[in-house]
Amino acid sequence: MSELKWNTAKEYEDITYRKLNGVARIAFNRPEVRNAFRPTTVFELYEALSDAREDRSIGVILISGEGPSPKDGGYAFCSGGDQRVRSKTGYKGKDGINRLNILEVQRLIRFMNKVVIAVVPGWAVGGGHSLHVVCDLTLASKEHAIFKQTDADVASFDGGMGSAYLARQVGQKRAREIFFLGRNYSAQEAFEMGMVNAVIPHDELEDTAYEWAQTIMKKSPTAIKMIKYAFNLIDDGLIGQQIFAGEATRLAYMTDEAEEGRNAFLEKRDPDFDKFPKFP
Ligand code: S0N
Repeated sequence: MSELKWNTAKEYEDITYRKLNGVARIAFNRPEVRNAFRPTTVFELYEALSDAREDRSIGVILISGEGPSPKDGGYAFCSGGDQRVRSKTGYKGKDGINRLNILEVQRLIRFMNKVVIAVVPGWAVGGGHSLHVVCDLTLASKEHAIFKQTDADVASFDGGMGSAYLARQVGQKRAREIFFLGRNYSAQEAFEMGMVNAVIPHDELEDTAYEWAQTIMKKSPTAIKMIKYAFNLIDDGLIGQQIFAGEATRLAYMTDEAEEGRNAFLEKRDPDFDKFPKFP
């Protein structure tokens, strides 16, 4: 079992949120329902992810699921939307409003300037399966992880990243099989399909995830961010281009050339760009 001494970043009702040496760990904490998410869970997840995104000491975010279940000892990453609060127009929150807000979390992970790793200790099902798909990397428990798409069983489907991006990972035929048949896949099968990066003995999963994060933390943060956005660009269309281009603008701001443009405006003179080389 892991002996990592995580520091609590904030107490929440439905998730745990911890940090250690540049790594943030966010975990679903509803093991009695296989870590299904309700609107409160998603609000908390969004807030913690946003905090990790803003925290300049954090380079990698782990998303996992607490467990085992006190009821039966089962492990889960996440079993998707909480079907007990699903209504005709979304998942009902404490405020009585129906939402589909997990999609906002998916976008946050996708557009996040940092690497997000899904650490899957057990079931990854429905919207929980989609969530691991959206993460940059997935590490899975050899003994307990099971990947399954029930969207077509419960008529609550992710026709966005959870399916289309999955097809990018495992190929069209496999992705269709996963959704159309709704079978259980072990960590090893998911690895062989290309949607899991490594199959890890359960007791070593947390430590391995932390080690992977530490390896990434030693790399150039700019290079990691630009590569992530470059991987996303072609699938994300104009938004992908906007995000990648925004970072290109930031890099350009760091040049003397950009400073000359700004200074010339502020000094009410024409800019002198002649001194800057026009590289071939
Ligand atoms: C996870 C499964 C396979 C585990 O089976 P197992 O081990 O046999 O355990 P169970 O006895 O079935 O479960 C233990 C207890 O946990 C409860 N529970 C499990 N999952 C859920 C759930 N999702 N919601 C509510 N409760 C859940 C069980 O009821 C049981 O409780 P008790 O002991 O009190 O009976 C198996 O449990 C399973 O198949 N679960 C359902 C998985 C599922 O269908 N999830 C929903 C799938 N769809 C989505 O998630 C789509 C949502 C989404 O991402 C989305 C997409 C597009 C647009 C918007 C959204 C959005 O949500 O915002």
